[in-house]
Amino acid sequence: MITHKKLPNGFEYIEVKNRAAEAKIAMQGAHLFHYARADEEPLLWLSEVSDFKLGKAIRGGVPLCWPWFGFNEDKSLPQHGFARISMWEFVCGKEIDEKTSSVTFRLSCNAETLKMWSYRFELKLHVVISDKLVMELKTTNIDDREFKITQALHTYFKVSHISHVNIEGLDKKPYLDALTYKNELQKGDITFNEEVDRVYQEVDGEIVLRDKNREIHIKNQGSSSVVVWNPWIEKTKRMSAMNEDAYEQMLCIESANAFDDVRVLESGDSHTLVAAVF
Ligand code: TA6
Repeated sequence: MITHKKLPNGFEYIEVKNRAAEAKIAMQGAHLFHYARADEEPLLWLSEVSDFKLGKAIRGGVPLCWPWFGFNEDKSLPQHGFARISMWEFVCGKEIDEKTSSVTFRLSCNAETLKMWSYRFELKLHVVISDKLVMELKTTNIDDREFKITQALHTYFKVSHISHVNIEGLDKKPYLDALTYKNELQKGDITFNEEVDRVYQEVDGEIVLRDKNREIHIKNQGSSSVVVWNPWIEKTKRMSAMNEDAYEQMLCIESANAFDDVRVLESGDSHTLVAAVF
């Protein structure tokens, strides 16, 4: 079933339910904020104190960072771009079979976006919901000049406890440490005992998030960069819409085009960033 719903404060979202899984995607930001397989714990983390307010990104789920990842040189512009705080259009929903549904959202350039980024574009998010979650973010340049984008499917995963998890698949990959701005090389699996904010480069294979009682696989396409982030104790205190101990239950593994992995789109070109989670 695909239903258009509203929270008591009027915040709108699309709810998808089928025999294999359920998901909720907000009209603001085409922000997927819930995904769970039937009879399983949610895969995605959502802050207990997240605001569902217009103009503010939801804390958790999958914020869409676009058309830039991180800060803009112009500090008056929003961190991680405007897509996650813009109102999207719901294009269509399909029930493919009993266990598979898909939904498509669109963001087109408009007077507001042109003030922040002067290019004409069309952005589409296509999500397939089954026992696997597949997200495809397609950018089309409908301007008459080239543009450059950085972006991310900034996925927050729910974990049993941050000290129980490790990430496989990034061994020997170079990364930019966003805390020190130094280039480093990953040795072995990633474990967590302090703040981590890294942009891994040259990523091609599958990534596995291993937790106490489950493992989550992430396979990206149209991307060679992956951001791994946990704010740890002190940064969490400074973050909006997060409880002080929230860093223990979450971890971001972001399917990205970031740092050196900038994508240049000529007039008429498209680029699709895909993340499959299973
Ligand atoms: O992807 C990691 C990161 O860029 C961190 O540096 C971090 O602070 C963050 O994303 C969350 O950003 P936000 O703007 O959602 O508070």
